[in-house]
Amino acid sequence: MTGLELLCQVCTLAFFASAAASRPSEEQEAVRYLLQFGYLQKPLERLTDDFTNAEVAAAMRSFQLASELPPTGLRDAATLEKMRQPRCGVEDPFNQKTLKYLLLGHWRRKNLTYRIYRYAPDMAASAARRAIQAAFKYWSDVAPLSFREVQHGPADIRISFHGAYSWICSRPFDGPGKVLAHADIPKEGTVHFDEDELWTEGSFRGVNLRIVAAHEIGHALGLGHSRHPAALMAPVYGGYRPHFRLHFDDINGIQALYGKKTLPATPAGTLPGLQPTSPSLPPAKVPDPCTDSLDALMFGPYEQTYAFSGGYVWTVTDSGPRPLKEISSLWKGLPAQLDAAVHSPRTKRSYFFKGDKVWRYHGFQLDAGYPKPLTRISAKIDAAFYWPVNKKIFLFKGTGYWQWDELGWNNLSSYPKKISMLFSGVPSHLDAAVAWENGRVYFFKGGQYWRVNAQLRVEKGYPLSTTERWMHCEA
Ligand SMILES: [Ca+2]
Ligand SMILES: [Ca+2]
Ligand SMILES: [Zn+2]
Ligand SMILES: [Zn+2]
Repeated sequence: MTGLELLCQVCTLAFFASAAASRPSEEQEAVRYLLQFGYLQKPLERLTDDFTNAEVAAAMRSFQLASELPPTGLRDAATLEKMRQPRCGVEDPFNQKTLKYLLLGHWRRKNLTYRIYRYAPDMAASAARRAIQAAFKYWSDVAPLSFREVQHGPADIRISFHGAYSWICSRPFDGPGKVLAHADIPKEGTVHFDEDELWTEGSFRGVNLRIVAAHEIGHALGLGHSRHPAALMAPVYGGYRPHFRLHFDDINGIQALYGKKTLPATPAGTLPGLQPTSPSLPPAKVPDPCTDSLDALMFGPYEQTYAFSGGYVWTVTDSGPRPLKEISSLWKGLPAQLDAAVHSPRTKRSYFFKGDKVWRYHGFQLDAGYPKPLTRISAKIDAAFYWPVNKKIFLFKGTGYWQWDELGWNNLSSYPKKISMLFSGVPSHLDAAVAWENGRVYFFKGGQYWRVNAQLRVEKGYPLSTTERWMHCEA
C-alpha cells in the first residue's frame, strides 16, 4: 500500500466514524466519494472532519470536470448518478498539467511473473485464468514486457479475490457494485478483485474480468488514472466491449514507462485505389493543393487523412500530399464539391455532406438507402468532425454547430448552438475541420488553420498556414 492510499484510508475511516450511523444523506454520500477518491483532502493540521461548503464545491467541480459534467460545483442528480457507477478503487489524482496518462512508478525488469492466489466464487478458475492471461496480453502486445504465470513461490504481481472482510487485505471491498477492484503501483504488485461482483467473460451480464483486470494490471505496472473517458485507465468501468482495445492514451502511457514494442514493418502504400493507376487525365479541373481551398478534410478509413477539393481527393501524410484521385474513383456515387466529410471510427462509417443530402459509406461502399435528405440540420453545412473524446459528431454551419450521437437518441431542438459557446478562438464560416485520435481538433479557413486543445481553446501561435504545414508548399 502506498503512503498516499494509507493516508486516504485513515481519513476515510475518520470520516465514517464521525458520520451518522444511519444511512448517509446524499450530502454525506457525495463527500464520502470525493474523499475516498482523492478529490477532497483534509489538511493534516485540521482536527475536525468538517469541510467548508467552498471546499466541497471545489472538489465537486474537479470531479465534474473529470467526468465531463457541467462544472457547477452543485450536488445534482447527474453528478450523484456518476458517483454511483461501478469503478476502480484507486484514487483519481489526474495528471492536471497535461491531461494525459499519469505515471506512478515502474518495474526495472521487463520479464515479470504473476500468481493467482484465490479465485472468484461465481466464475470457473479456468475461465478466470484465461481472462487474466488475456488482460496481461493487452500490455505485452504494445510494450516490451513479458508475463509468466507461476503456481508456487513468490511472484511479482499477486492476484486475489476478496470481499468485505478478509485477512488478505487491509482495504475491505464494499459488496456488489461501486468499487470493483483495486491495485497498488510498482513495486507492490497487489491486484485484488471484489469477490461480491458477478465476474464474467463474453457476456454483457455482470462485470467483465478481462477488462477490469487489464485496468488493474495497468496500475500494477505503474499507470494512474486517465482523464480520457474512453481510455482503459479511466476510473469508471466502461462496461463489456466484445472488441475491446487499448486507447491511444493507454498505449502512450505504457510506452512512456517501458518503451515501444518493436513490431514487424507493415507494407507501405496498402491503401486501396490511391496508387496512381491511369496516366490519362480526367476532364475536370485538377486542384492545386498549394493554392486551391479545401472543401473538406477527413481523418478516415485506414487511418489516413483525406483532403477534398472540387472533384478530387488526396491523402495528406507527414511528407506532404499524395497523388490526387477523382473522388468518384474511390467512393463510387459520391459527387464533387462536397460541403463536409467525417469518418467515425466508432461505427466505421464515413459521412459526406453536400447541399441537403448525406451519403454514408462503409469503407468505400455506399450503405443501402443513401444518399438521404438532411432533415434535422441545415443544408449546406461548412464542416464536420468526429471527436473521440465524447464519440460525437460535430457539424458546423456559419456561426453555429450541432452535436450528434450516431448511436443514441438525439434531441437536436436546442441546436444550432453558437460555436463560440463551446470553442474559444475558433472562427465562424469554416472551410473544414478534422480531429485526430488524440482528441486535438483542427479548424481550417481561407488557407489558415487553428489547433484546439483538450479544453477546447485555440492554442498559442495559431492560426498557421495550411499550405505550408499540411501540404508542404513553399511559403
Ligand atoms: Ca464492490
Ligand atoms: Ca466545407
Ligand atoms: Zn484504477
Ligand atoms: Zn485488497
